[in-house]
Amino acid sequence: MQTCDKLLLNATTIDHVGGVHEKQAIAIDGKVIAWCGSEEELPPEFRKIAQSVEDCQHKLITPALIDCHTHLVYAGNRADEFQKKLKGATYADIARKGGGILSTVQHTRSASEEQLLEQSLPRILALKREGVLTVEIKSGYGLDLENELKMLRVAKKLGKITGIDVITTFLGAHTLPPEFSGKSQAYVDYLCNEVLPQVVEEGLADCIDVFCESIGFSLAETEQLFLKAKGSGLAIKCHAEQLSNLGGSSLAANLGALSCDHLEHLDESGVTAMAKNNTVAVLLPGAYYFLCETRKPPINLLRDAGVGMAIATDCNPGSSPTTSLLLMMSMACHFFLLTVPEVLSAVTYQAARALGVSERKGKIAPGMEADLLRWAVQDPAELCYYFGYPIQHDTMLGGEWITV
Ligand code: DI6
Ligand code: FE
Repeated sequence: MQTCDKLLLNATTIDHVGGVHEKQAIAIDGKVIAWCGSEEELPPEFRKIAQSVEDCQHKLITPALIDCHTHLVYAGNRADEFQKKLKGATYADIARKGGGILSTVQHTRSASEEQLLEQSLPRILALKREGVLTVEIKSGYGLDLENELKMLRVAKKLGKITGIDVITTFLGAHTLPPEFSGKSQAYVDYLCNEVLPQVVEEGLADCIDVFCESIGFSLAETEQLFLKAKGSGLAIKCHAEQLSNLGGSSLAANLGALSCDHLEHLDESGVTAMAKNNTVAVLLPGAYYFLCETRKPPINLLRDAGVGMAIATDCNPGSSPTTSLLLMMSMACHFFLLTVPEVLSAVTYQAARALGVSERKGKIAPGMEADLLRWAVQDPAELCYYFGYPIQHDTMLGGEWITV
């Protein structure tokens, strides 16, 4: 028999492509959405059986936001490099001199598991306050067995502590650690033979990611890691075409990747491969902004080819020290000229696809998890229009209104 805990009436909602619908009803049963649609079509029994009925007064209800690309577990910060950058040093210059990612690796290795948790917690809580209830977190600042496992355990703990659904990604191939300097292939073999099997054994990762880049890993090394991870049941994601075009996107897409991320230097052949394999393009306007990039991802090509576009914070200490997905939404409009509906879809449905969780998250539909936000606005464009402004909202996590 149908039961219903909460019935929300008179809501404005968005669908999976960001289309707006007024006078909507949403019925919630336990942790999932039982029914949704036009109020006029609401089956009458829901009004009778609902334990509570709320008039949403035309307020906008969206799925909770999903941040599908973060490196939010790390220790220390890189404010010193920021000052070098202001004097003209580029991201790649700093990395080549042993700073950059390696400086965060040093801090992360030195931090105890408790310290790492303590330093990362405020970042995930900041996302939660904005309405982000699903977050992907990558490893990649440990770069050895002990410290990669430590990072992934911390990521999982953050999920437990905050109630946020955390998807974890193994990014051992983020950069070459100093002990393997000049021995890239030996490091990749070490990751494949010693680290990855343990990560899988302990169930610590859902996905693998590789920084496929001139200052990262070659196409052949990327392929080796992807094939190994795929064989172990991990989903594939790829940092591709961020600073140059190595063809990581085509490689990843042809192996069935969930997403390719960054993509400022993506070309038409990469777009075609992504379209063919339903790979999501994850755009990271925070890194574009912070690195003062001038080259934009090929939005028109992606759009014309029908490649789904997601937006994420890329929260990390080196290229995107932010915890505001709302700010990224504004930037995606401003820098990349995404439309408001595209942006709304990018942080809900497309972000869920980029994490392989779109059967249970990212849209308002029967059977979906009841993770919802009721915003103090009626027009969805307001979510993209303000920047640096924490728009008020009520948060529903797993069918319950929570205080954040
Ligand atoms: N690309 C990025 O933008 C981040 N990682 C990557 O592969 C930056 C990570 C960092 O600089 O700490
Ligand atoms: Fe990243």
